[in-house]
Amino acid sequence: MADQEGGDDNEIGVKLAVRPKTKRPPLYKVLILNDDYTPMEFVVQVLERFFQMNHAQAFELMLTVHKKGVAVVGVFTYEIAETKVAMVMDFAQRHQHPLQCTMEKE
Ligand code: TYC
Repeated sequence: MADQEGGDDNEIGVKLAVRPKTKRPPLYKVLILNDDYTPMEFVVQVLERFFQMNHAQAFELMLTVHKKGVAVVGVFTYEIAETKVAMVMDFAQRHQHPLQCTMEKE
C-alpha cells in the first residue's frame, strides 16, 4: 500500500523510487507555408512581430520557407499555438496577402 509520502513499500519494507506524476501538456508546432505572392519583407515582419525573432533570425527563417516550402516557427501549447495562427492569418488577410500559417501536434 502507498504510504503518506507517496513512495510504495515492498514486502520487506524497502522504499522504492518515487516517480512524480507530472503531466506535461501536449505541444503543437506552428508552421509557415511558402506561396508565390506574399512579399518576403512581409513574412519577415510577421516573424518579428508574432514570434519574437530579431531581423536576422526572421530573414533566415523566411528564406528557409521560401526555398523548402514550409518551416516550423515555434512550438507551443494548444491555446498559444491557436492564437498565434489566428493572429498571423488575420494580419495577412488584412494586408491581402495569401500567407498561410497552420499548426500540427508534435
Ligand atoms: N515566396 C515568396 C516570394 O518569393 C516569399 C515568401 C516566403 C512567401 C515565405 C511566404 O512563408 C513565406 N515573394
